[in-house]
Amino acid sequence: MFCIQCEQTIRTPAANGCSYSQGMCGKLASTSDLQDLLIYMLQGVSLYAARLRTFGVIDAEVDTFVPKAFFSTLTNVNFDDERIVDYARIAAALRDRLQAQYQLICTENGLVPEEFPVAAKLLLATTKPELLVQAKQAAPNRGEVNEDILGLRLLCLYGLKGAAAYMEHARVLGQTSSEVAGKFHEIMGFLATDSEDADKLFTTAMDIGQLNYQIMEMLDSGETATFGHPEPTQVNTKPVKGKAILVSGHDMKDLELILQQTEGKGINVYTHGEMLPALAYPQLKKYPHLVGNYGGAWQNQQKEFANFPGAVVMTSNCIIDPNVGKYADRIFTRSIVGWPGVTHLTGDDFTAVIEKALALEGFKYDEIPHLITIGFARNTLMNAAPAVVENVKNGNIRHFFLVGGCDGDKAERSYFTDFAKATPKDSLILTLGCGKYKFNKLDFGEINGIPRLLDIGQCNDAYSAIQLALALSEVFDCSVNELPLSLVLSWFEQKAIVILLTLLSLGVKNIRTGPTPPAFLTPNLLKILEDKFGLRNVSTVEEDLNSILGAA
Ligand code: FSO
Ligand code: SF4
Repeated sequence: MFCIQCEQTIRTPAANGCSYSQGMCGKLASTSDLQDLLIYMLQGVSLYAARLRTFGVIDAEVDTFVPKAFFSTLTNVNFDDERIVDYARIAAALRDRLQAQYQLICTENGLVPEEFPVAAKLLLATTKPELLVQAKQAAPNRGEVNEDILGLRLLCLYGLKGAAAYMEHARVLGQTSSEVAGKFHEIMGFLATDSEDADKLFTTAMDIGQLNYQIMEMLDSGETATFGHPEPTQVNTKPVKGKAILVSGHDMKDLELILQQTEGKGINVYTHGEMLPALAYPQLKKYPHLVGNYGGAWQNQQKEFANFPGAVVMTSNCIIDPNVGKYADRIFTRSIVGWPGVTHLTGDDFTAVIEKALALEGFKYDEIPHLITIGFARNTLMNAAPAVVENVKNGNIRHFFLVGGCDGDKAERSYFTDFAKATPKDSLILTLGCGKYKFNKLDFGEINGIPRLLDIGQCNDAYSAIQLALALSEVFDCSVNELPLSLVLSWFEQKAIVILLTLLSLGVKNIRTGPTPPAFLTPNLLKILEDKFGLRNVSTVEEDLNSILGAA
């Protein structure tokens, strides 16, 4: 096993990365190795898909399957070996289909078929022990490789994983693009070549960032076209008496299906984790039985789900071991999510979830409501822009901070709470992702009617933040880097990596990230990113605020 893709990876003097029998996330060595093999097979599919595109051949099933199956290998998504093997077998069948088409085209056109990397030819073994032996050649640190090159390869691989996840989120909402799929296959295939060309790998990382910008735009279109533009909304974060279903993850389409199917059944529906922003979308908040948000960020789920007296649906990342809190019999997984022994639902029918919720006790009484305000995505921010600009011009708003990203277990993550608390009263705090749970129940006050804490939405709503920054830079006739805007990002998994690549590829400088730098980036690579983009790790709150505001 070798996995180093997330922030909580094992870092000891003896080992960089999770490389023993189990990762910090609970992923077993077998699952990790099978995921490596799956990725290798997907790269083989992409090699053919990219080549066939040059002959005008596009396979929509392949364009859907590859990013979706790749998504299953993100941190905290799928821990079920059988499902991973199933994906690998589908990949093999699709690869064979494309290979046959490619060979036919070559024969018809008198061309000599190209020699592809091993990933395009591997014949999957039959049994699990054999597959695990095969997986060795697919390990992300395969071969004798210089550690800087390996770091760049992993930056690309993990960044592309994040982009794949957003492609799948966009696709669910009807947003696909053949151009994006083509570029995705090209990069995925390139990563199978085990390139040692540092410049090419670096350029590829930037290309992934650019590609993801397009994907986030598609996702934004899908979400707003389906559910309307988020609007400022007060959300109750305390339980309401009655039967209950909790919906976690990012997939708002699933939430909508659940809301439709629970109408009139006496069940209250709550959002959890990254689903919180759903409560601000007109087409979702219109359901009176969508009563609020329950709990906080993903890492607290073993306690929170254990205490939730209803059914839980995990629509995407982040899932962790449901056996610890003994709720494995009332949690359901969807799409790419998986945990062995947990009921996995396919299709659009949530009867099993509804029956489970009705059989459970539900909340016995109402708790005193605690309201928070959310819903400051692109449209609302743009509408507020003139007032914001006015306040900047009058000196009432001195600075903007984007304090967002993922949450996690580490004690050092209290930095982000302390940072938000320490921002001066004449500054606005924009936030997104699940990292906001560190401080979204605090009262930050307002500046002339503008709330100081503006919750933009999910991590992918970084797109909205970028749009606001671009709009402000136009009004103030300066570059985004010259705005009184500082980005302080908490990262955890590969969606955050790709968002960082997007920001860097757009030329955004001086971003601070934390709590620790990615373990796959070597000191040399971190130095290059610092020199080129001013990217640095967070220091102390005091030091960072002094340096930001001193420079402002
Ligand atoms: Fe969090 Fe998990 Fe958005 Fe991530 S729930 S950590 S970046 O998967 O999705 O912020
Ligand atoms: Fe380790 Fe993170 Fe990989 Fe899990 S996802 S095995 S914690 S690096």
